Amino acid sequence: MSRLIVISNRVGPLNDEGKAGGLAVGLADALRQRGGIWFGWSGGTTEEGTHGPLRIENEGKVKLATVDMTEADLDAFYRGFANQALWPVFHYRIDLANYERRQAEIYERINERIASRLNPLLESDDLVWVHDYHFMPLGENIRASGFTGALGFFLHVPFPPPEVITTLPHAHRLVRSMLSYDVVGFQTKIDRDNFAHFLTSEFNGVELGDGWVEAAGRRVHAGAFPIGIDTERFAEFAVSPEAGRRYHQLRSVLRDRKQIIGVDRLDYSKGIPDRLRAFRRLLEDYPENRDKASLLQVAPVSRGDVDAYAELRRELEELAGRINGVYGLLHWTPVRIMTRGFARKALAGLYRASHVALVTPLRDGMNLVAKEYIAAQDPDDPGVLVLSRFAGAAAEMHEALIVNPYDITEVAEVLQRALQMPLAERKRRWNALHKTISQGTAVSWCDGFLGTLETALARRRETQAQRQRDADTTQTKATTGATTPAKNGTSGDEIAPGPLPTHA
Ligand code: ADQ
Repeated sequence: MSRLIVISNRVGPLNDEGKAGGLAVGLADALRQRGGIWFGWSGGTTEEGTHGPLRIENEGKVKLATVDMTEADLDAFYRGFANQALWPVFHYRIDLANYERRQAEIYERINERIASRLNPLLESDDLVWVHDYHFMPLGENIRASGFTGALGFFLHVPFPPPEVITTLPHAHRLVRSMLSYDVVGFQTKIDRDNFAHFLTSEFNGVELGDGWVEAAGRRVHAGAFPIGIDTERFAEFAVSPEAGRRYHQLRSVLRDRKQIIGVDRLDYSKGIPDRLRAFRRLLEDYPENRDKASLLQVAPVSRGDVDAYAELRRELEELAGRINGVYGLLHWTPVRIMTRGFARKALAGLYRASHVALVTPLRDGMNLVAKEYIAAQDPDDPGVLVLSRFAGAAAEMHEALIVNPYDITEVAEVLQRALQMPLAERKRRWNALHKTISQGTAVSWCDGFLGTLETALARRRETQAQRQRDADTTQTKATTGATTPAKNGTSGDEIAPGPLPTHA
């Protein structure tokens, strides 16, 4: 089995008793089985930054390899281009995007440097798997350093249609660089098709069928690989003593009231203000819920040093304050916002104690909270998932109550329905959803992607071998007097930056 090399902005942890999400769990499992390297940013800043020492920690068969960044690089690469240009545009928020050419250049430079630090660690038969929008052009840099093995990329966030993504001045350059990978993976078919559409409309590309697209002289396999969670393990978390403590804490505060829960990083893509407005509409339009239903929003602060995030926090605090001011009673606080993180087991207990999960992002690659909520439920008395149609998860979780998060009246109506839902319907929906998340797990996501990557590499190698045979035949004919000249670029030892499979 080939060694796996994973590159993502943040690395680990391998043992996830802590706060790791589905991504870390899935990757950690795959890495533990195969052995390999997980490479990324240490999370620290130093004066030497990416030029500084490469730190390697060994955990069993796995090496965690990290480098620091300088404060200036972090500012331009991470806070700047990645989180103020790419993140908003990829979440369809071109109104919030802030593009600075200088930051885009530093983003490119960091990608080059990460590739050059990675290069000495690579062996020719490694499977290299790059993650997310921080490292889109990394594949091109890895190819430039001479690596010809399997190279895959997975985008965790949405890929918007060309009309949206082309607002980013750097878009063509970035998307073109993605053609250096053998396989490019997305969360949903819509994202995958948007990518293919970009290639066909902006680069005169052609869909070749079976997932393959040809553009700018290269071929790439583009596929949808919806990420999952470790469902069984999360269900175990939900019945752990730690989860039990949180469950009882929450239920004793609630008494006979119903709990609606939202859990998100504090991010404008998650639609939290509209969620609060929908809850206020519920209290307005269905007054029987006053003093009978509460909203708990857990929203740990992320990227607090980016303006849009600080503003969001203010907006939420104001909204919650107003709702509590108008509807609150001495013994009942309608909305509670907590900006702290919880350990996974504690979080599982909070999910299990909640009657409804309100997962209403305005746009989300997948949304693991929706899956975790289902995994944590009591099968004999499950809660109801209200899910935005704009979360990637909605493409799979059909038995959730699907809403348009921009329509707060509709969300309020659906909330009312969720709060009233009879046990038999809750069970029916939960059973179907649980089946879905038990089939599509973090591990099956990983296996699916890596299997496709191995197949794509085999096809590319076969094509290259065939070209070599053709070139040899042509050469022989030429030396024995045949007139057909050998074609340029078919020597077989060129680096084929994009896979070149033959299609039936
Ligand atoms: P995120 O945008 O971070 O992920 P999401 O998929 O919901 O969104 O994952 C969040 C994770 O953080 C979940 O595992 C959740 O439990 C955890 N979390 C949130 N709040 C927490 C808290 N207060 N305490 C502890 N843990 C908390 C990106 C993309 C998503 C995509 C994932 C994985 O934006 O669309 O689903 O990657 O591909």
